[in-house]
Amino acid sequence: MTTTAISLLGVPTDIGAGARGASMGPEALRVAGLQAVLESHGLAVEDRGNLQGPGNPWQPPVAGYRHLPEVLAWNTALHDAVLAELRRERLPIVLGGDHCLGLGSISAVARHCRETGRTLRVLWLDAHADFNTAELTPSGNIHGMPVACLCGYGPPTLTGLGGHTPAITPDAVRQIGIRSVDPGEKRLVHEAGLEVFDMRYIDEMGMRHTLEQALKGVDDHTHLHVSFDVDFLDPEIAPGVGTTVPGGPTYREAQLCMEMIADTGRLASLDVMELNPALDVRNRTAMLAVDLIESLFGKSTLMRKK
Ligand code: B3U
Ligand code: MN
Ligand code: MN
Repeated sequence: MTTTAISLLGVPTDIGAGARGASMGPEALRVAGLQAVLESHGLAVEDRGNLQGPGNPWQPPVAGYRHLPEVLAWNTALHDAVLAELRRERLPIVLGGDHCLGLGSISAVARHCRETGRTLRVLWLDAHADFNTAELTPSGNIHGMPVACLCGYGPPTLTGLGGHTPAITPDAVRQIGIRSVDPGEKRLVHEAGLEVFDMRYIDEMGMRHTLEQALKGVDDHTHLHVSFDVDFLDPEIAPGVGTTVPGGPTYREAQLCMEMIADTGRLASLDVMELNPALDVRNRTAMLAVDLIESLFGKSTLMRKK
């Protein structure tokens, strides 16, 4: 691990989502014991509390975007907070909040990589490609657009958030678990050359081979960022998200995925997004997310020879 001091950053908003409730995600992860679980593995954790930003006015899209000014405000605050943690050599865990926040988080990570000469690898764990634009989106919801914005497809205010447009190039990204992509979005994914390990790939090749491929080339200079959309998981085990898509990874597959990421020792920042306590059952999805984050930080390696 490049950094072992962890900072939790709560971002209580559902500004980019199509359902209300992800704004309660940070608190649900705290209630599920995230900090204590990480501390039980000897990690030093500081909870920085919640960032602040505008409320959700619940308005229809304007020119293809819902709540663009508010999305910009939240992501600017998050960008600044993540960058500050990275500059102090701490590992930020962003507690979302909906996945539009991947924009602020990853644009800060990309900026930090540029400053420190590291190579960025983003693992985007999600049921969705989140590669829509104003022209392509069926909903106007910006949580369906962050990867496109990071790659330079989007409004200049968002694509330039981290001081450099594009923040990243598609070759930095590996998408895993994808099973819901809109028709126009699919064309843009191909055009951009995004590397996608969809559920068909995982079914045929298995999660082990998938992660081996997705982690290929990761070395001592890599900053590994995981953007974990909780709807990556099969809704049978993770009902507490706004946009469930059937046919996701099982508990065992998800555990293996997290364990193989942990084994690289390169995890340097993490997003936990789209957890929606309003749709959850007795905080079950939050507890599952904490369980998987525990594996991401090396739960299983404790039982192995170092
Ligand atoms: N692709 C759809 C649905 C969606 C994307 N991300 C989530 N849902 N969570 C859209 O609205 O862009
Ligand atoms: Mn997402
Ligand atoms: Mn999703």
